[in-house]
Formats: sequence, C-alpha cells, structure tokens
Amino acid sequence: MPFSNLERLLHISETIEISCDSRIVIFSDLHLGDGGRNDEFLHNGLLFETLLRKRYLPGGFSLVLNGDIEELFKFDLDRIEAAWGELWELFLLFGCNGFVRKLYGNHDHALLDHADYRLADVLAESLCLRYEGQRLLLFHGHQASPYLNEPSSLFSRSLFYFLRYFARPFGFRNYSVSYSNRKRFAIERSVYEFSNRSKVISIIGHTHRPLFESMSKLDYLNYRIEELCRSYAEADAIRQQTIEAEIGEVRRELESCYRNGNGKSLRSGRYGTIAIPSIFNSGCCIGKRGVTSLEIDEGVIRLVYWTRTGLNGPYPGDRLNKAEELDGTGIYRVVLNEERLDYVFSRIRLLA
Ligand SMILES: [Mn+2]
Repeated sequence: MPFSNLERLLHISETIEISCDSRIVIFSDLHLGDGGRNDEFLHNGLLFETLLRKRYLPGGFSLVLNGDIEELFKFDLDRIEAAWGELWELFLLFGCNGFVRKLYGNHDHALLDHADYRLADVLAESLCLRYEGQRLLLFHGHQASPYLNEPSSLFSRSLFYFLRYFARPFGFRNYSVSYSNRKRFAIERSVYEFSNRSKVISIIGHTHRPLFESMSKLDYLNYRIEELCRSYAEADAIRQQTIEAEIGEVRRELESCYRNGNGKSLRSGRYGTIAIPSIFNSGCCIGKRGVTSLEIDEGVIRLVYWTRTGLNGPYPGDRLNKAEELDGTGIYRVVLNEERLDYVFSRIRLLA
C-alpha cells in the first residue's frame, strides 16, 4: 500500500529542473508552535532564523520546507502565526533566489483547509527535482507509513483528535518524535525499496533521523572503518600512520555513539547487503543543540549540522569534521557528509 502511495507522488509531483549551478536547502520538522513553553521549536528559533538570513538567503539558495513545519496537532494556526508569522515572510523571500516550496507532513496537512494560510501559494504534497535527467523526489515521508498513509482515514483522524484535545492538557511533550524504532525502520525501508525500484533519490523528513546515502551515523562510521582497513595494506608507511590515527578517531566516535546511544542512533539504517544510496533524510529542526539540513549545492548533496556548541558537542562528526563559525554569530556549521550527485545517481543505476 505505501508503495503505490509513493508511486502516486512520483506521478503527481511538480517537476523543477535544476542544474550544476543550483543551490537548494531542505529543512523538515520545525513543529512551529505558539512561542510558549510547549513550543518545541522555540529554543532553536533564533539559530534557525540567523542561518536563513546570514547563510542561505544571501547565498542564493532556493528553499524547500519538507513537512511538519507547523505543529497543528497542538496549536491553532492563528497562534502559530502570531508567534512565527515573520518567519513565514522570510521563507517567501527565497522565491527571489529561484523557488520556495512548502510540502506538508502529517502534523500540518490540515493547512489544505486554510485558504488564508500565508504559504498557501507554495503549498504542495511533494516535489520532483530533475538533475541531468535523474530525479530527486522530495516528500515528508508519512506517506510511506503503513498506518498513516491516508490522511482522511478513520484511524488517522481519531489520532489527530486524540492528540489535539487530549494529549495537550496532559502535557505530553515530544510525542512528535516518540516514534518507535520499528515504525521508523518500516517507513525508511518502504521509501528505500520504492526509490530503488524507481531509480530515484528520495528525500524525506518525518522520522527525525538524518540519513545520508541510506546510512545512519552508525552505519557510516562502521563503513568508514572498513574502508580505512582496506586501504591500509596498499598504503606506504607514512600514509599507514595517518590511517591508523583516523581509525582510532572513528573508533572513539563509534564508542561514544554506543555510550550516548538513545536507541535513535543505534538502529542500523542498512536494509540489505549493499547499501544503495537512494534515501536521504534532512533530520529535524527541534534538536536539543541545533538543526540539520540537506544542501544541494552546485552538483553536490550535503548533510549539514548547525549548532551552538561548536566543537564540544556530542554529535558525530564534531571531531571528524571541522566546525566553522558563521560570521561571528556563535553558530557553527559542521558538514556531516557530502557527495557528488552524479556519483550517487550512477551508484543507484548500477546497484539498484
Ligand atoms: Mn511527520
């Protein structure tokens, strides 16, 4: 069922042609609230606005907001607008750089019923980007859920009312991420299989778990160790020393991953014997220490972490990849992973 739902998206999506000059930034899962203490986005609000104003807008990036931007399960739209209306105006400015699209997720699909919604003109369910004849399909990801794929289904609607009218008074926090690993894995897996069959790159959000080339951070670190060990034998003595040092670093990173593991990062993202690099996830913007984004930047796709903690944060990559400060703002940018799009597409074609 989820599979045909994703096929549907591939057919109905608006297509935008992009080239090796295009710059696009993708965010998902802001869960904008009313600016009060139950607003999960509040602590990242200033950081998020700063990186839009100082990095992405002047950098000529187009903008895709990939679902669950507003938290309508908990808050009324007018209260969200009172708190974050200026941010909506900022989103619309990205139209000058190329395009801005707001794709809806399960927490904000009710916006379809609000004709006066400020971003109504750029609202859609999914978007297809075509790069040198290959397709990237962007959608929130709840469409792949075996439980919630029909927004109007009885189950989904009763869950909506439960969360809207009962969850709030009891003060459940963060239920938007209280996703079981099993459900998260089921969604990733069906998006992965769909992408391989259709030979497209899928870019989702929804699970709040960043994925790059179908791999979670744990997969990536294991894979990196394998790669280093393999290159060791052929390397000269000086290079071998460097490799040994890097293996040590990756191992420490892996160990700290296990030590701090909250379950979210420990589930393997690999779905078969070979990881086909067809699924990417931009993560979320309500992380405790920062936000993640996906950039498509002059033919390269990149997973980026924006944080206030600089080099001292526990995020993987903090030690492996250099943190760069954004114009004296106290906000740091860490590139977690990057790859050329044509290389990703040729691997999908060869392996899928
Ligand atoms: Mn969602």
